[in-house]
Order: sequence, then structure tokens, then C-alpha cells
Amino acid sequence: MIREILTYPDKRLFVRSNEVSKFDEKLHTLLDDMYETMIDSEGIGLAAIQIGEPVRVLIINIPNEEDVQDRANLLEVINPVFEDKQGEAIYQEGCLSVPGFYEDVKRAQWVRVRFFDRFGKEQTIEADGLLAIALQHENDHLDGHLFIEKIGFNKRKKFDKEYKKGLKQPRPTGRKINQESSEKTA
Ligand code: Y12
Ligand code: CO
Repeated sequence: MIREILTYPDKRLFVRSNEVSKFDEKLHTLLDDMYETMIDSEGIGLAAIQIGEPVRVLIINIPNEEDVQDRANLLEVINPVFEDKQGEAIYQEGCLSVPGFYEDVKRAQWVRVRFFDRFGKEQTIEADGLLAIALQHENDHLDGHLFIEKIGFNKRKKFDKEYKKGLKQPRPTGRKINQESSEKTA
């Protein structure tokens, strides 16, 4: 089911989300709803709190080299713990909860993250590039933080000004999506 995405300045976006303790049908429905909602809004990442669920769940679906967003590459991350971060990277970020605003953010270039999958199995991922950025952006949501908090003072002023004007920058789209689910068994 496609769910409503909370947008800035909704105060629920600033709460710390709770750890998941049950890897049950309810969690699977939440993950499926998050995927449908993210794809419907042309996003590449979403945290559960963005649809009003304060649990430590995030999903990421980075488009491949042909700009196809293949569900087979969907990453479902539950209770993530960042074990290591290295380097620096600057990337122009956007967020479905801050529509129409994009700004450079400095983050780690490489990360190693321990997490659980939807079946409660512990996994580790090492990532760089866009995936590393997305993991950090989405993990910030779990701690109640938005990327606009990481931009400089002058850029933040620009955001406040554009936000007040209700400015929505058009964004090129046209990405292909393959929503076929890859086989996922326990
Ligand atoms: C790098 C940087 C940030 C992330 C976090 C995930 N962010 C998104 O998925 C943002 C998606 C987004 C989509 C929008 O809509 C369209 O493009 C049609 C959008 O535009 C508007 O809302 C007007 C803004 C953001 C991962 C990796
Ligand atoms: Co976001």
C-alpha cells in the first residue's frame, strides 16, 4: 500500500526511532509499503519514520548503470549499526521529506554497516559511492535528523528562504523501474 510521506517541518521527522524486535508479518508489510511508497515518489531511499513509523528500518534501491531501478538490488536494512566510516565525499542530496530542495552534504566516503534483514538474519555491508551516502542519509532519519541540518549556515538560510516561498525545483526523471521481486526466503 502506498503511504503518505511526512514532509518538513512535521515534528515526527525529528524523533529517534525504536529498535525492531519482531521480524514478523507486520514488519514485512511495512517494508513492502515502504518500497511501494518510495517507487511511487521516484525515490531511491526511504526510512520508516518518513511514513510515520518510528522504527529503525530503512530501504535503499540504487539505479544500476543503465539507470534501471531493479527491485533485485533493493536493500532492506533493520537496526543498522555503523562499525566503521572512512574518507570524505560531497554529494548533492535530496529527500522525499524535503521536496524540491537539493544541496551538497559532506559525509564519509566508505562505510561498514551491520544490520538485520527482514528475516532477522545478521548481515554486514561495505559500501562506497552513492550507496554509502544513501546509508548515512537514511540512518540519520532513524536518529531524527534531516540532511538540511548538515548544510552550512548560508545554505540553510537559502533553504529557509526557498522553503517559505514554497519553491519546488523541477527534477529530471524518466528512470526505468523493474519491480519484479527477487526470491527472498528465510
Ligand atoms: C543520495 C542522496 C540522498 C539519498 C536519500 C534518498 N533520497 C531520495 O530518494 C530523494 C528523492 C527525491 C525525489 C523527488 O521527486 C522526483 O524526482 C520526481 C524529489 O523531487 C521533488 O520532491 C520535487 C526530491 C527528492 C540517497 C542518495
Ligand atoms: Co531523506
